[in-house]
Amino acid sequence: MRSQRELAIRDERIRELAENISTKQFVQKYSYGITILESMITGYSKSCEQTMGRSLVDSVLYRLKTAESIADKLEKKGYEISFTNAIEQLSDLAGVRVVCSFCDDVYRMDEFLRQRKDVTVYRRKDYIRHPKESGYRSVHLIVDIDYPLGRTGEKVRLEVQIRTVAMNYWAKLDHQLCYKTEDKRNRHGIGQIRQELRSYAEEICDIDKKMLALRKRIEEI
Ligand code: 0O2
Repeated sequence: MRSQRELAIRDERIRELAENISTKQFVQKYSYGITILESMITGYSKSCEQTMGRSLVDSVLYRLKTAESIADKLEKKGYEISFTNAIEQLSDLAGVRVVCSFCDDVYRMDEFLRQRKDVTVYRRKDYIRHPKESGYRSVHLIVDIDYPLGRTGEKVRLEVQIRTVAMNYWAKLDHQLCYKTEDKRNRHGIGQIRQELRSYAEEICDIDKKMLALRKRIEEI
C-alpha cells in the first residue's frame, strides 16, 4: 500500500511525464515513425496481394503509449517515473501492430522488415516459436528508423508486434481479463484461470495451424 504522500508524488511525476509526451516535438517524432512503418507495411501487403492474389495483412493498428501506461511499465521494471527513463528504458513508446491472416504471413512480414536497409532491428523476440508463460504469441521487433527532421543521425525507436487474427483475438481478451483480475491476483482460483487461458491459447494455435493447412490444400487444387 502506498501512503498519501507517495501517491501524490507519483501523480505529480505522471503529470510531468504527460506534459513531456504531449509536446509537439515528441508527438511529431513518434508519429513520423509510425507513419513510415505503416506505409512500408501496407505497401508490402499491396504488392503481395498482386503476386499472391490474397491479402497478407488483415489490419495495421498503432498507438503512442499513455503516461499512465509508461509509468506502470517503468515501475514494473524498477525505474523511477521520469521522461528520461521513459526514453532510455522503454522501447515501445510508439507501437505498430500488424495483424496477418495466417502464421506464414507473420513470418513473411517479419522477414520483409528485417531485410529492409532503412530499418535497423535492435531486438527480435519470437513468441510464436517460444510462447510466453501466459500463452501469449506474437513476433516482436524493436526497430530503429532514421528521423530526418531531428538532429543529424537521429533515430526513432518503435515496437512492431506481428501476429495472426487468431493470436490477436486471444491477446485482446487476455489483456481485458487479466486487467480485470489484476487486483485480485492473490485470490483463490486465479492460477486455474491463467492455466485455462494458456490452454485456450494452445487451442487457438492448433486452429491457426489447421487453417494454414486448409489454405495450402486449396492452393493446390
Ligand atoms: P501494452 O498495454 O499492451 O502496451 P522488454 O521490451 O523485453 O524490455 P517488455 O516491453 O515487457 O520488455 O516486452 P515483452 O514482454 O516482449 O512485451 C511487450 C508487449 O507485448 C506488452 O506491452 C503487451 O502488449 C504484449 N504482451 C506481452 N506479454 C503479454 C501477455 O501475456 N498477454 C498479452 N495480452 N499481451 C502481452 P505492455 O507495455 O506490457 O502492455
